[in-house]
Amino acid sequence: MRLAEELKRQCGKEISKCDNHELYEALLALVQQEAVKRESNEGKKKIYYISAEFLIGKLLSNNLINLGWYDEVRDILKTNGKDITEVEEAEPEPSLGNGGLGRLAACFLDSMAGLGLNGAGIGLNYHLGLFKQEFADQLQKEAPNPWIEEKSWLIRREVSYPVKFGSMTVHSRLYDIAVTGYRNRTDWLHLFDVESVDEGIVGSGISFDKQDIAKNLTLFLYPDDSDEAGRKLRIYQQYFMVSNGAQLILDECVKKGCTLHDLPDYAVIQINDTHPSMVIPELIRLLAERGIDFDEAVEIVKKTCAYTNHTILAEALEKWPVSYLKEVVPQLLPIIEILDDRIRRKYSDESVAIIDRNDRVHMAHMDIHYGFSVNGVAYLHTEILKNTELKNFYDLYPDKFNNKTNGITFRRWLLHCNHPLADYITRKIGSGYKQDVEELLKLGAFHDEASLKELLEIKHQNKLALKHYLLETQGIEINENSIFDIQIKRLHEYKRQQMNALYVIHKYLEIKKGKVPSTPITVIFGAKAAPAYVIAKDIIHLILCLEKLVNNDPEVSPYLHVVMVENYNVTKAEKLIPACDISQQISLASKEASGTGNMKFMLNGAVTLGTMDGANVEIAELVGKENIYIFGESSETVIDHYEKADYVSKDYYEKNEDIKEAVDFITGKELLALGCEENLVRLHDELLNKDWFMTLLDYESYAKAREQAYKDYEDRMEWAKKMLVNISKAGFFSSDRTIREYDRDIWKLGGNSQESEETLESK
Ligand code: 26V
Repeated sequence: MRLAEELKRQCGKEISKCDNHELYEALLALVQQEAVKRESNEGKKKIYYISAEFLIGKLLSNNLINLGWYDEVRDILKTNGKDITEVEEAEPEPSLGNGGLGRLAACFLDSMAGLGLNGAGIGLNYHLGLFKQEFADQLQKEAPNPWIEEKSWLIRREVSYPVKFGSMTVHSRLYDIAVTGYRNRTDWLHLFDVESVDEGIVGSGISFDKQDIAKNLTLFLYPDDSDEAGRKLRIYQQYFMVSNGAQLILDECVKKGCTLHDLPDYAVIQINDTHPSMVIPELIRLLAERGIDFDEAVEIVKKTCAYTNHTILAEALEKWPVSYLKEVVPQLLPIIEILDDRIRRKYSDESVAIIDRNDRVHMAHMDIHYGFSVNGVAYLHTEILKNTELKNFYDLYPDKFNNKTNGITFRRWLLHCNHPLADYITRKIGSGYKQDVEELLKLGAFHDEASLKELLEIKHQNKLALKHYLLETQGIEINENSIFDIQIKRLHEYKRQQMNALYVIHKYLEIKKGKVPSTPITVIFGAKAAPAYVIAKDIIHLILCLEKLVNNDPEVSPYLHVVMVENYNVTKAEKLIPACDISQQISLASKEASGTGNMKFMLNGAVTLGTMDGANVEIAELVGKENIYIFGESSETVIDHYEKADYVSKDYYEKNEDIKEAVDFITGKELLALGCEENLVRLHDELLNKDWFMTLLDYESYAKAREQAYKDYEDRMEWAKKMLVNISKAGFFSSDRTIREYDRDIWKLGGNSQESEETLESK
C-alpha cells in the first residue's frame, strides 16, 4: 500500500475527500517523481527525433500503465469511492498535432522509451494547440485550445538559448515532458517556448497579429498559412525549433566528450517530414561557428541527419521562397545557396536542385542530398517514392532509400483504450503479448463458438460505452445494436470523406424508397479541417447537414444515423476505435502515405473497408481477402490517370444513375433548406467539374464493397472470425517493431537498448 500512502500524502487529505481534479494532480505529481527517478539511458549515441507535432494525448493513464501502477491505482481509487476513468477526464488533452504525423511521433517516443533506447523528442510548446473545433449552423468554427494548467506535465528547465532572426534575437525556455517507458526507463520530450508569448493577443476565433513574433511564436501549431504573414510565421517557428534543437544536441554531445568532429558517433537526428529541415544548414552554421571547417561541417551533418517523408502530395511538400528566408533567417541563406551550388555543379538535372528557377527552396531536396537516409512510411509509399515521386533522387542515391512501415503503440491503443479486449486476450493466451506482440497470433486458435461470442459481447459493451459517451458529451443518442461504421481522420479531399457522404445520401434515398437495411447503420465521422481549406470545410458542412436531415427524418432514422463527432482528438479516438465494426480507409490509391488509424482499428477488432493504399496493402496481405473489403482502382491506374490527365468526373456522373442522384442531392431542396447554398453549390461544382481526388471513379466499387460488408455482418459468427483474424495479425503494426527497424537500419544506437524491468529494478 505504499502508493496509497503516497497518494494520500500528496493529496494532503483523505483520498475519498478529493475531487477528480485534485486526484489527477496528485497522481501527476507522483508519476513525475517516479519518472525522474527512472533516469534516462545515458549511452554514447542518442537519437533526436525532431518534429513540429507530438500528438501525445492525455498522459496519466498511459504513464500509470507504463510504470506498472495502473491496477493498483485503480483499486486504491475504487476503495475510496473514486472511478479512475472519471479522474482521467479531469486531464486536459494537449492538441499538439494535426493527425497521423503527430500521433506517430508520440507512438515512436513511447516505443523508444519502452525499448530503453537513448532518445529524445524535440518540438515546440504551443500554448493554444491546433484549435478546438466547434460546430455552429452546420459549419466548423475554430477556437483556441488552451491546455497548460498551473500543474501540468511540463517541467520547466533552466535551459535557454538565444535564437537569432533577421529582425531580432529571442531567448528560449525549455520545458520537458517525461516519456515513461513501458516497464523501463524514462526518455524526454523537449518542448521549446519563449517567455514573451502573450495569449492576450488572440482576438475572435483564432485570429491574432501574425507579425508580432515575440508574442505569437509558440501560440498555435501551424497558424493559418493562407497568407504571407502566416507562411513567414511558420518559418519563424521552424527555425526556432531547429536552432534550439541543434544547440541542445551540440551541448549534450560535448558534455559527453564529443569533439564535434565525431558528432555522428554521438547523435543521430531524425527529420520528421520537412518541417525541421532547416536543422541541416543550422547545424552546419553552428559547427562552423565552433571552429569546424565548412566542408567538414557539411560532411558531419550528412552523417548525422536522416529524413522521413510522410506524403507525396505536392501541395504538402514545403518550398520556401528565398525572399522569405532572407528576411527571417538571413544567416542560413548563404549556407543553403552553397549547398545548392554544390548540387548544381555535380548534377545537371534541374529537378534535383535545392533552389529552383522560381527562387524557391525545396526542403525535401536538401534533406535527401544532405542526409544519409530517406524513408517512406509504408511499403507502397516507399515504392512510389522510389519509382515515381522521387525517382530522380533514387537514381542518384539508391542506398539512401528505405522503408519503415509505421506502427502504433499497443500500450495506448489496446491496453489503455480497450480494457475488456486486453483482459480477454490475457485470459486466452496469457499476458506475454504485452511484451511480445507476435504472441497475438496464438489468438487465432480461439475460433470456437463460445470464444467468438465473448468477442462479440466485448464489442457490444464497447459500443454501449460509446453510446453513453456521445450522449453525455454531445447529446446524441445512437443505437448500440446498429453497425458502427466509422471514418475518423483529418479532413482532406484525398481521404474522401465526401465519398462516404455520397453513400450516406444514397442509403437515405433507398430507405425513403422503402428499401431498408436488415441491421440499422450508424455512420460516424470525426475530422478537423484546416481553417483555410475551403472545400474541406464544405465537406464538413455537407456531413453536418446530412446529420440533421437523416436523424430528424422519422422514416429513415430507425435504420440510418449520422454522427459527426465534435472536436475529434486522441481522447475521442480512444473511445471510438474499440466500438467500431467497419473501419473506413478509403483514400485515393497512392495518396495516403500509410495511415495509422487503420492499424488501431484492426487491433481493436474492426474490419477494414479500404483501397489498396498506404498500409492497407500490408493489412490486406496479413489478414487475407476474406477478412478485409478492398475496392477501387490501383495506385498504378491512378498514377496513370494523373499522367495522362484523362480523368473526367462528369463521365462517371452521367454513366451511373446512383452517382448522379447522390451528387445532385447535395444541391437539392432538402439540403438547401438546412444548409448554406454557397458551400453546397461549391462542393457540387467541385465534384462535377474537377474531383481532383477521383471520388466518382471509385464510387461504384465502394458502394458494392460496403453493401457486401453490411451483408456479411449479418452472419455474426463469420463476422466474429474476421474480427479475430484482424486482432491476431495486428502484431506487425506495433511501433516497437517500427522503432527496432529504425534503430537497426538508420540510428544504429549500438546495443544500448532493451533493458528489462529486472535490470532496472536491480539498480
Ligand atoms: C498536409 C497538408 C497540409 C496543407 C493542406 C494539404 C496537406 C496535405 C497533406 C498533408 C500531410 C503532411 C504530412 C502528413 O501528415 N502525413 C501523414 O503521415 C502519417 C504518418 O506517417 C501517415 O500515416 C499519413 O498517411 C500521412 O498523410
